[in-house]
Amino acid sequence: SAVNASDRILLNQVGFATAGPKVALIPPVDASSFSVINVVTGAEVASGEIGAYQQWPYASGRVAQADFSELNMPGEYVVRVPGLADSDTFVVAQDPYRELNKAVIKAYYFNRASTALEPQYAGDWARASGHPDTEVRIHPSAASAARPAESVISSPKGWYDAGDYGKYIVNSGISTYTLLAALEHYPELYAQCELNIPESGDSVPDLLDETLWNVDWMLTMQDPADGGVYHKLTTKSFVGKVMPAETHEPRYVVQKGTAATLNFAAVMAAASRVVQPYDSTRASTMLQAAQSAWQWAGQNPNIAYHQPDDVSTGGYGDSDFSDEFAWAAAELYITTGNDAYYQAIKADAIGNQVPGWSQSLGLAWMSLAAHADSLTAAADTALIQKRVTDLADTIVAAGNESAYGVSMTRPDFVWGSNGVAMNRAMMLVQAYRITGEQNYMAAAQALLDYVLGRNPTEYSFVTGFGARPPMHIHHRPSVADDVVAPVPGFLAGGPHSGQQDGCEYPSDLPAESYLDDWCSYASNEITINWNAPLVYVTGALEAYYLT
Ligand code: 9MR
Repeated sequence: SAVNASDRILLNQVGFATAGPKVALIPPVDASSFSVINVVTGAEVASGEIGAYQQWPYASGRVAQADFSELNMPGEYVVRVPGLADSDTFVVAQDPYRELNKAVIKAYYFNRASTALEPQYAGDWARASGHPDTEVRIHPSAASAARPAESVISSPKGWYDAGDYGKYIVNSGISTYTLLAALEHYPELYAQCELNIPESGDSVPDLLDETLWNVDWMLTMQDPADGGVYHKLTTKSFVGKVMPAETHEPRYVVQKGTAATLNFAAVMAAASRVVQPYDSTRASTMLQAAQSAWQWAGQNPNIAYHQPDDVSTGGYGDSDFSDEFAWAAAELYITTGNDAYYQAIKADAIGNQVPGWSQSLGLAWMSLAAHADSLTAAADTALIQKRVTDLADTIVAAGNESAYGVSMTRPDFVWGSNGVAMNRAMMLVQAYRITGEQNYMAAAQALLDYVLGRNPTEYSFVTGFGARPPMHIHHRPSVADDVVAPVPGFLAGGPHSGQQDGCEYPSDLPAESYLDDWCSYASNEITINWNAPLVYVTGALEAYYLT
């Protein structure tokens, strides 16, 4: 299919921090220098030489980098190169990601199940309540003596996973954890972060209120009889393009499994720590839930999720539980200080990997590193730090080799590649938190630049942000409502060559295979797990530039 080499100057369309690195990509042109122009005064405020042209294997067309990091005066600017159209207008500001960070969190509010979104909070995207989930059926795969098939439980609240209306524990768990980690790592930032949600003004940070909407749901997914956790709560098949209030198909909880149960244990152990200062009763409920889930997983260590024949919603199936065991053990260890949990991590035997819904090792190391100062003597702190920095060093190296100056490699262009980019950035931030070395934050900034426009598709992938954001995300409320603009603050899945939806893409190249169309659920859906590391990273960069 066609190549779509961009002839635009490509850059982060939202903007840059006064103190941060600033890079644009220049397409082939007969010029050797660039300038930066203040759009209000017309004055040239910076200039420089265009670097060497290089090809990125994942995109068509060559690019060269233009570095204007020295520009540290707040303002609105364009990059100008003779022979090319000016770049999009961008800002330089001390704190350029504050509104983005808030909107990316607010997206969770917009994806709440079991509640109406009132106009005072939701503005144009107000909607009626849907999915009360107070009468959810037990699927035969989840039946037990106390809860026979087709009997009913109550499992309200939580966030819709994505553009569909399912609630899936594994994916919900990593998303919830990531928001809890943002709170745990940047308490001052989130103490001040007001989201205009119904709970705003109460005694806990808004980000915690939002996160608890989902923790409350997750708690209902545990079978009180044995501690096991159901894999998901969905209809039997995906419903059509309708608003939440318009769909009334029966919803089921489906099969308990080891991945869901361990994921739940990890999240509840972490939530218990974060909630403790505000509500110790609730915190101990969470910790007990975590411990009974851990016990169930110990007795049922190898129960993979198998999609029943009559169920066709998301699978999130995973058959390797070693990472989930390590993560749950790590969170329980941090929260309880019990050395038996540290031994269960098997720290010497496991490596580190960029996290995703089926891979949670990075979350275990991230939590351990964040708590390194308060762990018991059993913990090998040097090993914990080495696992974090080793992974981050490979991420930095890949970015340095890249024509785009962005650490995305071939295996990263999968379904949800933009989420991969943000999880890579989140791992870089962990290494910075340990070492204080700025190169990690510079590499994280480059990945944020990538999702906000420094990429060959010319899109800024967050709805409502940048000059060319997605307008047709695969998100039922965004397509079914009467509002032209999609719900804001969502990160589109992003480019990859899989094209499993069979839509007409402009290119087959990994970094260009993206389509801003409802049709493209493989490249243009949104999910809670892709937004979560974007929350973490924008908050981390904000905190970094403000200090
Ligand atoms: O993010 C998931 C991706 O890794 C898988 O390849 C894909 C196909 O199984 O499913 C994605 O998850 C979807 C989930 O199953 C249902 N809700 C929407 C998710 C994003 O498309």
